Order: sequence, then C-alpha cells, then structure tokens
Amino acid sequence: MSDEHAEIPDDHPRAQSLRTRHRIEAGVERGITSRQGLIAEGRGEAFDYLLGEQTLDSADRAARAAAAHLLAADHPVVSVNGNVAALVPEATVELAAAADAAVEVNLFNRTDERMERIAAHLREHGAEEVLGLEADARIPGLAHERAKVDADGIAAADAVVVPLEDGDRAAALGELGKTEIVIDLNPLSRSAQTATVPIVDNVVRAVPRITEHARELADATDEKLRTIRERFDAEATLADAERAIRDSELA
Ligand code: PTJ
Repeated sequence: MSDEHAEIPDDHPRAQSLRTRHRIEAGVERGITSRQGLIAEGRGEAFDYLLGEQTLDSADRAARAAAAHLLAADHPVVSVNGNVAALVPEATVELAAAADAAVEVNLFNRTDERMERIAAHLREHGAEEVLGLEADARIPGLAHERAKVDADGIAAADAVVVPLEDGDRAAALGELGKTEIVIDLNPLSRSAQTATVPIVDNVVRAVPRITEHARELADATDEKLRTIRERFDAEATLADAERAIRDSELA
C-alpha cells in the first residue's frame, strides 16, 4: 500500500482528511476502490470540510440508534463497498463483531476481481467470513450487477448498514422492509433521505462510533433498545446536519 500519508505532518490542519484521501488513492492502486470512488471521496470531503470534520451531536445520537437497531436485529449485515474497504477495513470487522453482524461485499461497479480483492483485504484485517461472492439472490427492481446479493446475507437481513450507498439501491433495500442504516456525509442524498437511521458523518468516524455504542449497549434490555430506537427522529437528524452545513463558519 502507498505510504505517502507518512509524509503528512501531524500538525497539518487537514492531516486526517489528507490521510483519508491517500487511503482511497491506495485503494485504487490495489484494485479495491473504483475510480468513481475518488470522485465520491472528493464530494464527501467537501461536506466534511463544511462540518468542520467533526461528529455532530445529532450524528452521535444516530450512531447510538444504529447500534440499538443492530443489537435488536435477528440478522444484521454490514455492507462493504470499495471506499469502505479502503478507509475502514479493521473498524468494519470490529463493528460486525460488536453487533454480531455478517459482512457482505456489495459493489456498485461490480467485477469478480474487485469482489475477490476486497474480500481478501477484509480477511487480512480480521474478517472470518465475508459474504457477497455467492451472489445467489437479487434485489428486485435494480439493474443486474448492482442487484447481486447473497441469499443468506443482505437478502435475508432485517437490518443493513450501508455506508456511502448509491440512492437507487438504498431505496430498493428500503422497499424490501429492511432497517437501513446509512452513513453519508451528504444529508440531501437520496440514501440519507430514505434511511431508517441516517448518520451524517464520515465513515472513518461513524463506524468506530457505532461500535462503541454497541459495546456500551451490549447488556441493555430489549426495552431500553426499543426506547432508543423509538426516540430517534430521522428527519430532525437530517435537518440538523443540513443546518450545520448551511450555517458553517467555514462556508
Ligand atoms: O465500490 P463501489 O463500486 O460500490 O462504488 C462505491 C461508490 C462510492 C463509488 C458509489 O457507491 C458511488 O458512486 O457513490 P456516490 O453516488 O458518489 O455517493 C457517495 C456518497 O457518499 C456521496 O453522498 C458522498 O458525499 C458520500 N461520501 C463520500 N465519502 C464519504 C461519504 N460519506 C461518508 N464518509 C465518507 N468518507
């Protein structure tokens, strides 16, 4: 992997953001991240800049609601694309362990080679089982490649974490009645708008945060988990993020 990020000094004001960018670049070099992933990263960076590259309180509450959903689910799945694999491979495996969830590779620009590389990359970062390669089920209403999922993975899931998802597929998963936890820095994106729980935050901050909440709530009663889920307000969360971006002191 490229280690250009080693040259970024810690006191650089945008050090974290530059390191994240280099991880995406390295992901492209390794055949994990698609070239479109570079564009998605640029879009994400712009929103993150306006958010001051920090987690809003409303995003933290969303991460807690996400953890409550995952812990209450019978069959939770964390979906992984090329950007997520490059940015947070280890944190994704840790989240799956904390939430007792499966990990499934699910790509917008699906090729067998990228699927294999991402699965191997996740295994290198501690994943024991990686789903997505069987592709023995389909999400209805989507063009062929993007609809491919595993029958015992996303197809059977009652709760799915979909970071940086494309809007169509997020909507199609929602129509199947699944609880959708979307991580997206753009509160106006269709994925965020259709989510049961939208987390408007960078995946590099959001994924470990959901894990922390899941660990903290591991022994919570069903009733406590239900209360957290019921009190969560998706619309208010999106409105708060949009307000933070529009009112940004950096804008
Ligand atoms: O690996 P693949 O083939 O599945 O392709 C993945 C990408 C991301 C290329 C594909 O899903 C895509 O084109 O996505 P979009 O439509 O560009 O949407 C990406 C969304 O994620 C945008 O709303 C970005 O603002 C947001 N985003 C980008 N980087 C991050 C992010 N959100 C959270 N954390 C980030 N680091």
